[in-house]
Order: sequence, then structure tokens, then C-alpha cells
Amino acid sequence: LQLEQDLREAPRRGQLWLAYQPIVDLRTGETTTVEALLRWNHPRYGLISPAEFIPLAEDSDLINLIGGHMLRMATEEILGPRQRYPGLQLTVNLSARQLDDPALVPAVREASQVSGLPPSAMCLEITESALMLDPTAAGRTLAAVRELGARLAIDDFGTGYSSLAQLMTLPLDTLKIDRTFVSGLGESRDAEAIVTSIIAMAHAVDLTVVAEGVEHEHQLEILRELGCDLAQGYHLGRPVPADQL
Ligand code: G
Ligand code: G
Ligand code: MN
Ligand code: NA
Repeated sequence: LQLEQDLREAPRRGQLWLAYQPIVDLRTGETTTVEALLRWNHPRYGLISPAEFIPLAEDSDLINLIGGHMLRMATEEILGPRQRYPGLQLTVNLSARQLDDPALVPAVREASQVSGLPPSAMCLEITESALMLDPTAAGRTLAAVRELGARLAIDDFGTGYSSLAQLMTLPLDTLKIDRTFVSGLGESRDAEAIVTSIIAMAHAVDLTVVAEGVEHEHQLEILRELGCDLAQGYHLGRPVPADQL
């Protein structure tokens, strides 16, 4: 509970910051997008991962506060890099709770208006499991986000239990292959078979495919051969503060 109280005050105390990780086009080698990843510098416990504090925020109404703050920071901080790379896109993560929150769409609109970053330069990532909690409600929110002009990605794909039929009813643009499959490339034939079929399936329904968690050159080579569109991972670039992008 003390930690929850600390988190409530973190935005106003300037303890939250964003690390940005490049997402690279496998044909051109260019960075087309950066993913914003939230970080919390706690005065006593040091750096706390979102894997720990996002669930805490989701158990209370805090997720709206944190989510809104994150959107405003990200849309402001991307402006500098976009002056040098005008086509650069921003992608941010949403949690399950934000999906059925009526404040989400206004928060995206507001962040865009305040920063001047067009919604078309923004993508929202939702995990497969969050989408499947309530696909009907998720579909409504996603349609409203799309209406604004922002793009949508399904994150950690392959770790949930969604069917292709369910996914096709959602207005998605991008599919991100979970890093557990990418890490097996070149080592397990199963991993290669799975990645091959995910790419084929995604392309069949016109989704752009991102491979996550690329840590080695050989994985990159296999992904290129398999026709994957984009890739992300420590081998291509670690998440860094905006001024180091
Ligand atoms: O960057 P890192 O590996 O620490 O992220 C851990 C998890 O936290 C990942 O699943 C990532 O998607 C999630 N995450 C990172 N930033 C945010 C954020 O701003 N909002 C939400 N909801 N999740 C985030
Ligand atoms: O769930 P999501 O895909 O949003 O999680 C993103 C997280 O994955 C980031 O917090 C980032 O720190 C982590 N990440 C990014 N690239 C790599 C990688 O190459 N290897 C591993 N193990 N983690 C990565
Ligand atoms: Mn993500
Ligand atoms: Na992921």
C-alpha cells in the first residue's frame, strides 16, 4: 500500500521516465518506429520494472493517471527525434484495464493535440491476453482509437489463446511475434515452423509483422529470409532515454 501511494505521487515527483527501443525495417535497415517503455526511479528501491508496478496500478484507478502521464511524455519526447527523422512512429503499451476505460480515447486525443503529434504517427500495443478478456468491449475501444487515426498492434503474439477468427474481427495493423519464438530461431525447427506460419497468417490478413527479442545476427538473417517486415531486440538496439535516441 505504501508502494501504491508512492506510485500515485511518482508522476508529479518526476520519477517516471521512458526508455525508447528502435524497431527496424528488415529491408532497408532503417528505424521506422520506437517503442516507449515506462521506467520508475523509486527514491528508496531504485529502478522498478513496469512488470512489477503496472499490475499494482491496474488493481486501482492509478492506471489512468499513469497511462495519461505516459502518453503525454511520449508524444512530447518523440518530437525532437521526429525533426531529424520526420516519418518516425511512436508505439506505446496499453494494459487490459485501459482497454475498457472510457478515458482512453480522450487521453490519446489530448496527448496528440497538446504535443501536435498526429495520431497517424502513433500506435497502441495491446497484448493478446488483454484483447481476449472481453473481445467485444476491446473491439469497440479499438474501433474508436482507429477512428482517431492511430494504429493498433497485438503484442506478445503466440502466448495467448486467441483464434485467427477472433483476431480477424479486430481492426489491427501490426502483429508482434513474442520473443519466446524468436529466441528459438536457428536452434529449434519447431520455432522456425511456428514463426514461418505466424508470418504467413499475418500477411494473409494484411498485418505488418514485427519480431520481438532479436538478440543475435543469425536470428535476423532467418527473419529476413522468412519475409518478416520489422524487428526489435537488444541486437538492434536497447531501450534508451529520449536524448540518446
Ligand atoms: O521494458 P520492460 O521489459 O521492463 O517491460 C516489461 C513489461 O511492461 C512489458 O510487458 C511491457 O509491455 C510493459 N510496459 C512497458 N511500458 C509500459 C507502459 O507504459 N504501459 C503498460 N501498460 N505496460 C508497459
Ligand atoms: O511485452 P513487451 O513486448 O512490450 O515487452 C517489451 C520488453 O521486452 C521491453 O521492456 C524490453 O526491455 C524487453 N526486450 C526488448 N528487447 C529484448 C531482447 O532482445 N531480449 C529480451 N530478453 N528482452 C527484450
Ligand atoms: Mn510491447
Ligand atoms: Na511483446
